[in-house]
Amino acid sequence: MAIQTIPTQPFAGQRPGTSGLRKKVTVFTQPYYLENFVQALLDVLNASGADGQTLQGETLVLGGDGRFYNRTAVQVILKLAAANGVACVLLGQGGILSTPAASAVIRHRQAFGGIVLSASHNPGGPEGDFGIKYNAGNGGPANEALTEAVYTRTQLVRELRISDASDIDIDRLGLQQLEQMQIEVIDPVADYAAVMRELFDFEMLRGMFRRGFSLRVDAMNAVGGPYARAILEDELGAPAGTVVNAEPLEDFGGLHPDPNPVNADNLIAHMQRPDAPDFGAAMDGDADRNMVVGRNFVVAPSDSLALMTAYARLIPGYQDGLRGVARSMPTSAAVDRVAKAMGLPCFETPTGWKFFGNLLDAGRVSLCGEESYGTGSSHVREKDGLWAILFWLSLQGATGRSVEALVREHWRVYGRNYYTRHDYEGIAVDTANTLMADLRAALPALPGHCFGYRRVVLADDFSYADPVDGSVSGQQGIRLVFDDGARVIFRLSGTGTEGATLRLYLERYEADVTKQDQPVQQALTELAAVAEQVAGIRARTGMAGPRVAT
Ligand code: VG1
Ligand code: CO
Repeated sequence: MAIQTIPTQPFAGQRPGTSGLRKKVTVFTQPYYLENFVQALLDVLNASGADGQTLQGETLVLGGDGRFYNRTAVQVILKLAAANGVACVLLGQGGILSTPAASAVIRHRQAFGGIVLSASHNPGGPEGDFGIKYNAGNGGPANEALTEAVYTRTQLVRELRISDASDIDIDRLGLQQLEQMQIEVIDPVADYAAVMRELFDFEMLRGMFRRGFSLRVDAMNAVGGPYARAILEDELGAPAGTVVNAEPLEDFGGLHPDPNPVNADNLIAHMQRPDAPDFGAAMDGDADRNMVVGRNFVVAPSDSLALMTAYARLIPGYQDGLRGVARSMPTSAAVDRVAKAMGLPCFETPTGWKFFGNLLDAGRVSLCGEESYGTGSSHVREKDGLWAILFWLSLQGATGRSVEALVREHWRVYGRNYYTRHDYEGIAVDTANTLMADLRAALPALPGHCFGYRRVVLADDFSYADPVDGSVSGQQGIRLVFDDGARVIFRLSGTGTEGATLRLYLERYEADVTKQDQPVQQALTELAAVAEQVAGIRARTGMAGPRVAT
């Protein structure tokens, strides 16, 4: 066994998007594609920054969502890490770590950082997607400066340093050696479960299940399964079978592990049956997203964040109150109303969890959320699906109210923010870019312009100045804000792997309780028409409508 130096050539296009580098498996499996990216990452981590820190003597965390190529990639990364000065790798058993669990392990073990193998909510399997992301020592996604440095390095990488040792046994718990590097194969659930025990009243939750509270969690054949089983069934006493699709499969059993009413239609159907359980929830590929469903009632993620904020004090981990809250720009302003009523600071960040990191680290916010079925808190530095499920379970236990009753009461008090996201997938990249460029060019003329009874009060391309480190991120989404608070937002996805995906976000506020029960799409038809008028999506793409409306 020896360390080899192997010549390589840069690949174009290894720029991480909203959350890591995501490509088709067929792209990732090209010779040296993964190796190049990881070598570039290790080079950047080894190039002494301002603090002079390198990987020498340090520990990295490694694991993934178990999708196709996960196990192969783990072996490759271990051999690269061993050849690039890493002292120790904490590896989830079988190469498994959910995204929030990886964050918990990095923090708990005070690791230098971690590599998470996941394309999250993207489909898996040999024809599906693979992904890799790096999380820093705070447990959170690498910031833009670091991801950009890695991208730059991928364009220069000419040499791989890699061990030629044979594969290690990634299923055997305990210590193993690879070159100078120690590998500790760890239980993927333990550190994460310990964090959950600190935040929630497990005794109360046990009592709920003892009294017959029923729950259905759809893990969508993804990595959330083992976590949900261990915590909900084994530890909290929920009946066996509470967690369905609980075995992580390399192709997610053909499911699209994106927990929304379209892709998790089986759960939705289940929650509409006469014998539906009290509470339903689903998670995505890497278990950082969540969808919350009551009997015959789906909770909008933006509402979920608002409710969590309003009720946080009922949860032991947040009983002293919140420091503040943050939402991504396209997420509805429902949480803003709660924050205002509670006197809490409320931040608006670009899309992607990496923008919450500084606010959390600086202690300026305690809860964060995105419209894309993601909520989380300061307990880790990622969004967290099972945490959200435990949170909502606790709210039902503490108030004795159903999911639907909780949300309706919330609307009555704060008003309802009707909200939808329309995804136009697989658009030609040029068409999408031209659409956005034309919108950008049209922005200066829009303020003051009226669409029906609504007048545009703000039309811009969202730019975020991080209040902690001052870094500025521009072109984060085009938004039209109207005098009644309604919003129309356009953004291009940064996680897709085929063509471009245009996301259209629509929102309007309804204070009148008698008007809070309209079907969402119907309540937002006027705004959808405004979007079409301004952007000409249908005319430009030839699509009759969005592929997915959530
Ligand atoms: C999407 C969501 C964004 C989320 C990101 C990663 O990004 O809109 O809110 O943070 O996915 O989620 P985009 O650029 O495609 O809109 V996950 O669970 O796929 O890591
Ligand atoms: Co995810």
